[in-house]
Amino acid sequence: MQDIPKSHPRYESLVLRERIAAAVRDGIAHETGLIAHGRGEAFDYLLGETSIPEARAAEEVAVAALLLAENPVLSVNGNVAALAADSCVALAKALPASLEVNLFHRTEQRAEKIAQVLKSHGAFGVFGVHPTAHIPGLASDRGLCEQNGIFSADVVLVPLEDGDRCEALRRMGKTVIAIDLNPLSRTAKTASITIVDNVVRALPAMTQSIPKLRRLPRSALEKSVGGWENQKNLAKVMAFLSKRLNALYV
Ligand code: PTJ
Repeated sequence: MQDIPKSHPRYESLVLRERIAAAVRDGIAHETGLIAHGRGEAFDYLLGETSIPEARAAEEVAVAALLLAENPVLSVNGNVAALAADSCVALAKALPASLEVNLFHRTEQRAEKIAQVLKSHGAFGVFGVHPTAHIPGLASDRGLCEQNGIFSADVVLVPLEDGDRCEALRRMGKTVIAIDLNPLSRTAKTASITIVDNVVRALPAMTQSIPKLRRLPRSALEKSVGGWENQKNLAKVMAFLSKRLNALYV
């Protein structure tokens, strides 16, 4: 990996680029993951590379939904494994929730490699290497999943997702939590709870909020999940973005 000087003004962003590039070389991320990362970077730039209040609010309600769930599952693809394997495992352990590898450009070899990366960060079992079920109505390999994992999950966290699976999971009656820097994506629009934030900030923030939320009575968690208005929060994100852009050059 390229040695980036800490003094570089774009140090953190460059380190993430290096991580994705290395993960492609190691067969963990798909080459199109570089393009997906670039799109995410662009939106992050517009957001000011920070977790805006609307992201924090969505992160808290997402954790509430995960704490209330009977079978919560965190879905992991190549980019997520490259950028945030440690944070995925930390969140899965703290909730607790299961981890499942789910790939758009699926090969068994890459699924196995990603499962190994998660295990190297302390995950015990990882679903998804040997799929036993299929998400109805989803033609791509994204539909392959495990009966005891995503197939029977009631709440699924899908970071860096494509809209098709998000819709298919909603049709199955699941609560879908998306982490997507693009508030205009189909995933962002169709998820039950959309976190417009970078996975590298969102996942640790979610884990951090668990002790506080766990102390609340179940009824308070149910109230916050039941009262969540995702479209309203997305509209606030768009308002934030346009206000920020309009203020930049005046
Ligand atoms: O590993 P695979 O085979 O499952 O493939 C994974 C990718 C990411 C290549 C695949 O899911 C894909 O093509 O995704 P999309 O359709 O490009 O969507 C990715 C979304 O994630 C885009 O809306 C990006 O803006 C967003 N995104 C990219 N990087 C980040 C992000 N959102 C949050 N944090 C990021 N770091």
